Amino acid sequence: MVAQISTSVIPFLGAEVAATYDAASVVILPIPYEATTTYRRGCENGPDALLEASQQVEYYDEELEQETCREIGIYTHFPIADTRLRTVSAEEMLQVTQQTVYQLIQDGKFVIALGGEHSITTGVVEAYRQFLPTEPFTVIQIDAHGDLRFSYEGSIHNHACVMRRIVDMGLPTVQIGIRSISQEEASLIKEKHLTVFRAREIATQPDWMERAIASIPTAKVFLTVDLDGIDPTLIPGVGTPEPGGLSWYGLTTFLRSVFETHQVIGCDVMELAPVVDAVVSQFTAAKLVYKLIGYGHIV
Ligand SMILES: [Mn+2]
Repeated sequence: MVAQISTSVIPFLGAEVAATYDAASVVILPIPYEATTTYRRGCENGPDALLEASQQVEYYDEELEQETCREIGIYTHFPIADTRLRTVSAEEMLQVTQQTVYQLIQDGKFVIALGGEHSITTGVVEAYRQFLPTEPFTVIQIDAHGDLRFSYEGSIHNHACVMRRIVDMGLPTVQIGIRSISQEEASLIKEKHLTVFRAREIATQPDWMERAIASIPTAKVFLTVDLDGIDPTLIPGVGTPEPGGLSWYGLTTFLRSVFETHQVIGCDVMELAPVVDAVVSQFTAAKLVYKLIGYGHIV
């Protein structure tokens, strides 16, 4: 059912190195869903732009000294919950996301979901909870925003509420790069003693990374990357840009360290909203996805 040839999607890195579903250990899952974005629209075009840009990513990773894509199989799934084709309710998106990701985990695949808006992460994380009902895991969020509002603009599935849904699931969280929160979120962080590494602290305190790694309370982690966590001078193509984000080397060094010290069970890369005629956002996002694959498969 999941294992079908995708015809309408460019495979990650291009057809030359695309694996079959059965041979793949990594599955890229495009989820071009957009319904509640509040500022710049366009994240439903994020997965396609990232996949197209990925064809320009060099196979050889100069940091890891390997052609990761020839060491492990990467399969690109067909898009799900595609709001470019029709209206998709939040409930339907969450259900199809959870079911698809669950099937992929059951088939032994390492999943990297591509958004689409950040609310999708609730469905992805639910699939891991369903698969690991007794094993706690930490959700590490790279983001400019707390995303801890109970509801926003009338919806509990607004992209500004995704981490609140995860906190309410009872999962531990570590939030990295935060620089925009409401009064409600600031109060919740204090009340629940949530672990937050603010962007200002990251920029000024060199030991932040060590402290952040030490703060992860479980062996297993799920990584959710909202691309607006990165500085918008590097990735202007996001829906809600905020000045003062993570640098490329700050982010990738941290992510590599997470992979080296913890078991990463899955990832998502969310909120890419391409800027017309400027490819840097999607290329950087594609390179980040390749890093996430490489850090998990250092030969
Ligand atoms: Mn954000």
